[in-house]
Amino acid sequence: MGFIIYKYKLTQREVPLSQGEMERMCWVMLVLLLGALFSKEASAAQHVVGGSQGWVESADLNSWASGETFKVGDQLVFKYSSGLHSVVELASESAYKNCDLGTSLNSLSTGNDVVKLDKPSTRYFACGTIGHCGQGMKVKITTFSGSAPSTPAAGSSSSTPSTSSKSASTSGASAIIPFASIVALLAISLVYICIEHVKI
Ligand SMILES: [Cu+2]
Repeated sequence: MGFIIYKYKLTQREVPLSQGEMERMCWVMLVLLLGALFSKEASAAQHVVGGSQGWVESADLNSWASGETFKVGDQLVFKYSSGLHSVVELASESAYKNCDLGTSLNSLSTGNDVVKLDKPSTRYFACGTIGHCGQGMKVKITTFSGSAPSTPAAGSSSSTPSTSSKSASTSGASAIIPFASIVALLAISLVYICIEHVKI
């Protein structure tokens, strides 16, 4: 990176750009970089659990979840009247099936709880209010890698979820880390270059 900046300075001395051109270039590059960042951010979705009904007993949470695609980096938002309901994350499929709230990994109760889906996995959530889980107030969330192709074969992916989640988990981390580091390097060098030319 230092070499690029050094070379850039040499070029600049040979064919000096005007102050205005330099500043304009810096701005355009920064705006492009920010645009790239925001478009990456925008692809991380927020899923309001239960849709417009929110986190309530009457919502059909199973069909809501099957209509959503959860990707790494997305967030779940549980919206409900605090005091009436709560959110308990359960440790296992069997705890989920049996509404065994004793195995909870985590418990939330603000009424506007955000849960980040940080890795490809299956997670289980239920309401902590006595009786609500048994009435169906629970949801199972399967998160896929964000870099997985956006289900070109929607039919086959639902019939073979195990194979698609396996391939997704292997490509997940490798796709996210390089993007972040490239953006970070670009941002640092751009800011450096811009500051240099504002000084001159
Ligand atoms: Cu409840």
